[in-house]
Amino acid sequence: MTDYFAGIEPVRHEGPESDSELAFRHYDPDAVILGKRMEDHLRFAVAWWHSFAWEGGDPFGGPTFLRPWFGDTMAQARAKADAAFRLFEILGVPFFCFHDADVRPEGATFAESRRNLEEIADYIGEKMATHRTRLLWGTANLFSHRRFMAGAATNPDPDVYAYAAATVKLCLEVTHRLGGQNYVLWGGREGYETLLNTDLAAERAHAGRFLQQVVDHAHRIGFRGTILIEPKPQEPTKHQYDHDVATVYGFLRDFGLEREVKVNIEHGHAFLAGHSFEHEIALAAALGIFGSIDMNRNDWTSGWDTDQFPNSHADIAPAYYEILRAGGFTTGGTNFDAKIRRQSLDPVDLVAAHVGAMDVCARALKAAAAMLADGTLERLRAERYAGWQMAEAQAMLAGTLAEAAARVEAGGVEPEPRSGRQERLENLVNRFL
Ligand code: XUL
Ligand code: CO
Repeated sequence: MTDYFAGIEPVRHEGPESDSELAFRHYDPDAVILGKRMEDHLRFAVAWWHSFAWEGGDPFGGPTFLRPWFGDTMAQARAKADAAFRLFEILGVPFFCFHDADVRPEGATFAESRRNLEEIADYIGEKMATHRTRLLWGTANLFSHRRFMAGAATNPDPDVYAYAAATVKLCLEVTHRLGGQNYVLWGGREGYETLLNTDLAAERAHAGRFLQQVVDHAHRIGFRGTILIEPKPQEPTKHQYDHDVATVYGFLRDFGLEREVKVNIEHGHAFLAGHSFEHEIALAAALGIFGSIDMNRNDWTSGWDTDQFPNSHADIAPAYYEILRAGGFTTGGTNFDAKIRRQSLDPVDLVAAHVGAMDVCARALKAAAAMLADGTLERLRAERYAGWQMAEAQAMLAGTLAEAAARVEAGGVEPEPRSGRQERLENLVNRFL
């Protein structure tokens, strides 16, 4: 097959003044920020499903993209992998992510699907040997095929639970073989459409047991990466069990997995759950379960998960601020779970989407790092809570409600409200953007 990205040179950092269409203005992988290379802070990953498998359909029309690798032969799967690694080279990204269904044709039987996946995994492994791009995470698509329409681990039919087990076992093993640094479970169909036909308690229990079995298998095969749950409140099912970070934490605690499993937080999913992206990251960090992020944005006027590439550094700087405060990524990274629009037909559109998004993230990271280095926000926050440094305040936490009340009952404690200075803090943040 001819080179799909023929004529497109590797993208370079040219600085903010560059006028070339395909240049990084802010993303400079080797630039050191807060003691770490920018590439190592951001840990960008290309998502195989949106960039190579998505065909451009919408509810009103079929495919608009006519990629030469579309089809269900193994030769086409290899051509798709060739194109993927060409894009990785052009972008200089350190990572990629995939589902089984993105990289191999579905077989007529499980055995055939497994053979296809193992064969393409070998091919991807060979490509990795001559490229620098590594696997950030692998995952199983337990939501597209009709067998999963009523759920995977939460399906009323135990045979589907078994099929999901076989699929995740295989994908985890393939991820391990390819040196994946994480394994993600997103429960797109782990939810329900109507309570009228749903045994909610049984489904939740099965989902918990399934996750315990996945973690146990990861240990058995020596997988040292991080297992991640990706929260989302709805879409495709009406009500999904992994609603948001707080819900997932409660679920993990319930099944004794809060030290085994972390979260992969997606920008658009946070908004669907009625939260900001930075809220979800800050909460996960506070609970000790922050893992990785899926970077995209929704169309704010549609209220749906449109998975667009990010294009505003101001929107995401607070998220990187929380990531830096949490100490940065360890095994996680920034995965572009984002797709180009269905009219963006040209190979260069796919490149430009990633270049723009990488630059927006880099600019957000720079702003976040500058805010942290400046220290004013952290100092003002610490001052706001300074009263808790006093011995009597700490004693109050250790004692009873009556002991806490006693200081007030004895007289002399009359709280003085103080400004939260939100607008002044927002003005301060704007100086760094
Ligand atoms: C769907 C979504 C998935 C997961 C991986 O909304 O985000 O692509 O990231 O299954
Ligand atoms: Co995602």
